[in-house]
This record gives sequence, C-alpha cells and structure tokens, in this order.
Amino acid sequence: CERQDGRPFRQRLLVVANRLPVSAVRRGEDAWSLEMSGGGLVTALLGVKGFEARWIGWAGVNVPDEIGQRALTDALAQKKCIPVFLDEEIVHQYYNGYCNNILWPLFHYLALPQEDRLATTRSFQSQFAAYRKANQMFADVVNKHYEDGDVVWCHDYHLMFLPKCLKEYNSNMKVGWFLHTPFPSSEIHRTLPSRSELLRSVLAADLVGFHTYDYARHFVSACTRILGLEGTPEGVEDQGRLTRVAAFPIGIDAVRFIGALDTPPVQEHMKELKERFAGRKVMLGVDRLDMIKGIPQKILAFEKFLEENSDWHDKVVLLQIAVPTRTDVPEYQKLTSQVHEIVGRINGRFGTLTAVPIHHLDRSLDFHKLCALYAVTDIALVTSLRDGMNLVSYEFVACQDAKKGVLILSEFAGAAQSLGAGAILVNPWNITEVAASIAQALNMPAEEREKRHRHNFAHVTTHTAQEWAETFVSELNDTVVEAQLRTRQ
Ligand code: ADQ
Repeated sequence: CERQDGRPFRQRLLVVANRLPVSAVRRGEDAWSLEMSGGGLVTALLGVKGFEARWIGWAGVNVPDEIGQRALTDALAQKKCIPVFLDEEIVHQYYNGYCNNILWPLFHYLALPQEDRLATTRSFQSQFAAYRKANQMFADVVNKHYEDGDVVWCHDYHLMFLPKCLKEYNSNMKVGWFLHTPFPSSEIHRTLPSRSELLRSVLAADLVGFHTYDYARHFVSACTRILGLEGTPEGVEDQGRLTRVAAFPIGIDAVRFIGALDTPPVQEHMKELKERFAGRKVMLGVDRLDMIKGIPQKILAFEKFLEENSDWHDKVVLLQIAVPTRTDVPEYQKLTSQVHEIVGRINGRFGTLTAVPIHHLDRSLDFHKLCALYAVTDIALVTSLRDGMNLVSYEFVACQDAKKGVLILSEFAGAAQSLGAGAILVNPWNITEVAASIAQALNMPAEEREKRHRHNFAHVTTHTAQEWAETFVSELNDTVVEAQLRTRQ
C-alpha cells in the first residue's frame, strides 16, 4: 500500500506503557543521558521487530522546567520515545500509591499488613483521583501524536483508565489493552472500591488481552458479576457492543538468547563460571526483588533441602540474582533485609571455610553475563507466589539446549500453563515439596531431562515475543473490522 504522498504505508503502533524502555538521567539544564530500563514488559517489547512503533510513557524522572522538558523530549525522539511528564505528587499518589500499593498486591493475591490496609483505605480516594488524572495525562499525549490508522496498544495495570479516555477523544481510535500481571478471581477484584470504574474503562478498548485463559476468564466473570454484563465466548457484551477478550501468551526473543551463547563474551563468562563452581551443581534464581517472586520461600526450601540431604553439602550452590526495584518503598526495604538475614543464617549454618551454599547478589546483570549464567545452570528455580507469565523461565530454557537443565516452576506463574509439561511444577508455599523437587531435579536421569527440555525448548522458540505482538495487533485490526461490519448490518 501507499499513502497519498507516495510514501509506503506501514501501520504505526503507539505502545503506551507507564515507563519508557529508557530512564532519563539529568546531566545539565538541557542535557540528558538515557539508560535502558529493565523488567519483563520492556524485555518482551524490545524483542518485537517490524512495526513502525512509537513508545509513549514516563521517563522515570520529575522535570518541572520547560527547558528540561524540551531537551528531554528531543533526546527521547531519537529513540522513537515520547515522554509523559508527571510531577512528584502525581507519581507519589498514582504510581507509588494506587498502582504499587493497591493494584499490584491485589492482582497478585497478596494481603496488605493490617496497618497498611487501614492507611490505604483512608488514602484510597485521593490515590484513585491521581490515577485517573495520570491516565488522562497519558491520553492527552497519545491524542496529540495519534494519526488516523494508528493502532494504540495500552499496557498494564497502570493504565486501566486509558482506553476510556482515548475513546472519549476519538471513538474510531483502534485501542487494545494488555495486562502483564494476573487478573485475579472476581471475588478479589470485587473488594476494590473502584472496581466498576476500572472494568468499564478497560471495556472501552476494542481488544483486551491477558497472558492466560484463566486470567481472561476471571476478567469476564468480574464484568458479568460486578457490572451485570453478558459474557460470550468472544468477550463481554454491553448493549450490543462487544469488547473482545482473549489470551495472548507472551514470549521472548529466543533467537537473541540462543545467538548470544556462541559469542566470545558469553563464552568467556561461561568459562569463568565453570571454573568457579567446578565439582558443584549450580542452581539459579533470577528475579526482581519483589514480594511476588517468592525469594524468601525459595531460599527456605533450599535450606530444607540441605537439612535433609547432607550428602549434597558442598556439592551444590544456589546463585540468587535479585534486581532491586521500588527501593523507596518500606515494604521492599523490609523484603531486602529479610532475604539478607535468611541468606546469612543459612550460609553460617551450612558454609565451610572455603565455600558457602548461597551466593546472593542484589543487582542487575548485563545481558552477556545473564546468558552465561543461564547456560551453565543445572537447575533453575522459579518460585513466584503469583506471576503474570515469568520470562526468566523462558530465557533459561532458551539457553539450555546444550546442557538440558531442569526447570522447577511455580504453579502460580502463568508460564506453568505453557512450560508445565517440561518443568517440575511446585507450590512455592510448600517448602517441603520444593525441597523434594530439588532432590528430584538433581537426581533426574539424562533421558528424562532431555525429554522435558525438548518440550519446553520447542515452546519457547515458537511462541516468541514477535508472534505475541503480531497476533495481538492483527486480532485488534480484525476485531475493529468485524465491529464495523456488525454496525453496518
Ligand atoms: P517482571 O515481573 O519484571 O515482568 P519477568 O517476566 O520474569 O518478570 O521478567 C523479568 C525480566 O527482567 C527478564 O527479562 C529478566 O531477564 C530480567 N531480569 C530479572 N532479574 C534480572 C537481573 N538480576 N539482572 C538482569 N536482568 C534481570 C512482568 C510480569 C511478568 C510478565 C512480564 C511480561 O510481572 O509476570 O512475564 O511482565 O509480561
């Protein structure tokens, strides 16, 4: 196709997420440097190619002055990013408050401690007002940059109000919304004071997507039970208008991981790691340091394993790499101290003068080091208490085609539905069960490891981030065309 001006037509994709894939650091009045930011959403979306994409979001920094805003906008434009400027108060109430203190724990079935619950109840209205205001600010920026024919893809629980704001601007905008976390049972969602407003706003989108069929089902149940709407096999219907609801399981850019394994820097890191841990089996955990990842539970299960298997002392090591996130939030600071305390206790208990059983790092690793670690690992331990999908399990599998290590995977991660047949599935709350699964993995015959790995490797290399994005966008285009045909009939 061609545009009227003769330029080739390629549908533009406006990706709208709370955070841009880069974080801005101020270097002067009008000078900025940009650093890549991490997390599953960014990893997945950066693995998507072939779209004429623009990314709209917050750069993670308060920029009160116009000179700074203009300079940052110019710097970001080179990365095809468009900033939304949020002031400190909005960030505090919308991001730290409503998103991270209310929606994040609720969507992961985590109860708040009693005193936090009361404080949250008191501050709920102001935080919800800030959430709406922030979403409106995102909508203003999208609307300013929107061109006819663009597809607008909104991401995650931070932007549940966005579809409604966008459709109020332009009811013809093609709007999709995808949730990266679980959507909880409707009984959990019901407890939110703003339950109906959020559902109605998401339903303004043309297409609503989740990682798994279960999350989609929970969402449809919430709409039928809380709003009294009709659930159909295609989605949710409200007065003749259908919002399509479906599962779009995310994936990774598997080729990027597999291709990196033969490169000199990865080979060099692998050699160092093999020498460092020679004679010991390597177990690995890679997580953001977050309540949902079940890091204390994982470490306690490893302790239980050591208690029950003295013949494995000195023959196995757990490397736990945890990137700190939300470091200004007291609950996360508490988690960090708790993990340090447990690791120290276990190392004191089972360590020797020459070796400790747990190596815990509070930091992010660069891509090559991460690939090398995945490749030399014998057993990956993913013990999320809840997780939308969990891409670490995918990345591990992608890097294991030579070694065929074992994946121990929480049944509460979305990935359990795709990698369940190849992994050992566990309930992370049951440390006895996880300890037994470590023993099972360590003793697993090579033939069984090979068979399990084959299953998972085939999945990870075919269900990629690229396929996920292409399927979502083409389904969104089809959904809009079908809706237009229905209204014409
Ligand atoms: P996250 O909660 O961030 O993502 P996950 O899917 O595991 O979780 O992705 C984490 C990403 O960060 C991975 O690409 C991993 O390599 C990277 N990472 C983690 N720890 C690291 C470390 N120490 N050093 C370097 N890199 C590290 C959210 C949801 C998930 C969902 C994704 C995508 O919570 O459930 O799978 O979005 O939708």
